[in-house]
Amino acid sequence: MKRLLITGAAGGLGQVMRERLAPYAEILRLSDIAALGEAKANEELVQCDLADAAAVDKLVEGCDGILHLGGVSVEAPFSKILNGNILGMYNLYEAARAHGQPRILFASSNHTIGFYKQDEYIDVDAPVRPDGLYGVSKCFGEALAKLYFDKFGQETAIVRIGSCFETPRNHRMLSTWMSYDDFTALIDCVFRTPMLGCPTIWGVSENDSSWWDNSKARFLGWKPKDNAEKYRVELEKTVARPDPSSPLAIFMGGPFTQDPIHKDD
Ligand code: NAI
Ligand code: 15L
Repeated sequence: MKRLLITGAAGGLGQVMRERLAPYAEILRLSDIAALGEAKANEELVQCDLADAAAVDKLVEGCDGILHLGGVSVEAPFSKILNGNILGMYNLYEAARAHGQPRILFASSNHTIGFYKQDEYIDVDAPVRPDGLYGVSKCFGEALAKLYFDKFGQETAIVRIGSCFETPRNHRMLSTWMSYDDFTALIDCVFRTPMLGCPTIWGVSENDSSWWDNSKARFLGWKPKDNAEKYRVELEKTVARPDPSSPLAIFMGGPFTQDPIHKDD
């Protein structure tokens, strides 16, 4: 690909993918509301707010693919979520519509379904059960992606990421973890597949204790290789198992189900 846009490039996953995706495109256009450091030879840096429609229009112009990681990634006051995740998604999709409909990978979240119980096994067509305003904003993003596909043919991979960190950090993540290698391989499949459409995909490794049926994503040819189980013994030495009666051990969304509705300071 000639030019790949990564939004949220100053964030946790953005920094990882800035390194890993360098060989995948001639130019990486990296964007965030936060500072992005020095540009390397194959990089273009654009600092802007996703809520700024004119800036996002310019940001998307000339891009052949978009890895959309930008936005608020945890529970937060509605004003922040509104800017990053609601206005931001709308601005991105309108910009994509104006500039040749580059394929988009949208980083959605397991918090769209966080109030399912951990003893259930669900596929991507289970009705949403968001566990906070953040989860609701990701449901909005998913619906917007489907709208732009049905109305205009805009292709998006809606990836409901579980927990994408270097290693699983607690017992819940033995079920929800996705390795950086598996995410990188998924991104590669999404941008290479000839016909994407607008599938919803669980962003999760091949964990023995997964709660999510990913069979509807098989057409992509993505074969996650990692399994959180290999960290169980080590993790159990250092991290206390949550009380079985606590929401941490009951709901898929874990701690997010306990967040209040945050108000502006
Ligand atoms: P992060 O919070 O580290 O990165 C998000 C980036 O978006 C930040 O650098 C932030 O400055 C930027 N951002 C926030 N509001 C913005 C705005 N209005 N305009 C422009 N940029 C803005 O989050 P992380 O962990 O890197 O996640 C990336 C994406 O993946 C997020 O959309 C998150 O919701 C999603 N995700 C991540 C998971 C994970 O395990 N890391 C799990 C599920 C979803
Ligand atoms: C998310 O959606 C968050 O962005 C991330 O920081 C993790 O907390 C993850 O979900 C999770 O559920 O572990």
